[in-house]
Amino acid sequence: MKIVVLTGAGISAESGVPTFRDADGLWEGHRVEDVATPEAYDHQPTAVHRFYDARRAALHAVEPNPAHLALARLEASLGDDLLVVTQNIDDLHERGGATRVLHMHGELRSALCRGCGARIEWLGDLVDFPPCPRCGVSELRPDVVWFGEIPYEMDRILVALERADLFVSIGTSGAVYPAAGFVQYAADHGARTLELNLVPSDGTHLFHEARHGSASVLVPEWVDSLLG
Ligand code: BJW
Repeated sequence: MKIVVLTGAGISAESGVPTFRDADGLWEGHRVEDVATPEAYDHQPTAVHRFYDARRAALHAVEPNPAHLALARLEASLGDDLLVVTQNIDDLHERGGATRVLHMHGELRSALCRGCGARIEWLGDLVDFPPCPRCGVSELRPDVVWFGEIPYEMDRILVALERADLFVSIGTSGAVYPAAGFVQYAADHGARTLELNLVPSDGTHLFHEARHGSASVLVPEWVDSLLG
């Protein structure tokens, strides 16, 4: 059985990574749609760098939770038949042991050069505008996908959704496209669809089945039921 799992901020919430749209969300006081844009970066690059530098540094203080570990267990059993597509820019899937993970909204531990387009592993800060190690020009920005930009890996994701027997969405509000459209796309191509989320998402009615509760409980339960 081929499975595509889409994850969002809710899967990392119990590791201590804030979500976006919950009451104590990341952009509290600002609509994420207003600030997660290339225009916001152009106007206030230092503030944006400080924000992402702090989130990158905070990765050291968080650990994968039982939901990340359960998906890695599922991958160990299914191999290539499981693909995790994450909207998250943290590295908790990988640190939990998963290897087949596509980061459609980029990664905190990567910098993107606006000069030469290189994507470079980056563990330190960007606020001092360091030069790009490839081209030498000081144009490194966070390697994340803001509103109006095209998410990464769309071709591979769409092919996987077309082939999927099961599509599972975990910990995402369904407020942001194209990820919010994956459930309909997968269903149109014959997949069964399942939502695992704390509360009903914006698109919960689109799923064949929805289970509501915390990811650290629901995901291991679901994986256990699959693996017998
Ligand atoms: C738990 C839990 C627990 C909590 N257990 N659950 C009008 C209509 C339709 C589309 C558009 C439109 N106008 C513009 C658009 C397109 C736009 C868009 O979608 N806008 C919306 C506002 C409508 N999208 C784009 O611009 C995208 N690009 C694009 O469309 O390009 C065109 C194109 C596409 C494809 C092919 C070719 C061309 C880009 C979107 C980029 C989003 N970027 C961000 C920031 C990334 C960097 C960063 O992290 O700072 O990505 S915004 C932010 O939202 C981040 C997230 O990945 C994303 C989704 O958020 P997520 O993960 O769902 O988090 P929350 O907080 O919303 O939800 C958490 C959920 O977890 C909640 O439901 C909780 O209940 C739950 N939860 N604790 C289980 N313990």
